[in-house]
Amino acid sequence: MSKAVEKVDDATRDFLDNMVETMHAMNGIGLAAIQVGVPKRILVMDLGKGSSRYPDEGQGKSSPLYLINPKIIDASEELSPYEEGCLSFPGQYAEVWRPAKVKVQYLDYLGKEQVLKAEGLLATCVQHEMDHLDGITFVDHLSALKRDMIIRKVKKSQRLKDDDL
Ligand code: GNR
Ligand code: NI
Repeated sequence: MSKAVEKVDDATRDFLDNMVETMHAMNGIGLAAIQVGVPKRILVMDLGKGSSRYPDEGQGKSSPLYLINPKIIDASEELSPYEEGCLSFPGQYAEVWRPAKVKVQYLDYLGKEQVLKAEGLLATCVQHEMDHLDGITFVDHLSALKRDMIIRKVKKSQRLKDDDL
């Protein structure tokens, strides 16, 4: 499981910059450190410059959010659905229900404590990324049947890619 960051220093900020670059290169709206092989409690998001697969993505300009040691301090009882995708499951999408609104406490780019109030896609995304920090992916929220189907499809397309080499 990903470990808390003890000090937000220049090395942390270099890493955050790299993560945002990687996220943009992959056309993602969020990225957790573990997705680039670093087991630290760090995530970045940028809803302004992500993929355009969804109507509310890909609008506006780039404005990355940097979250270190994020913690959900409040979540609405109301849930809402979103058709989620994940860079770790290319081309696969499924509806996931999560709290519609969350408050997240975290350290920002400068190591200052902040609280993010999120709803809509931002709420979905921050919960999706925080799951990654605990080794959970969106398919873990699905029925075993849907989960296995997605895992099978990803493995199959990976095999086809390997055959092409
Ligand atoms: O790019 C991404 N889009 C997305 C769409 C709906 C719900 C969650 C996400 S996150 C995903 C990038 C990713 O996999 N981050 O971990
Ligand atoms: Ni993901």
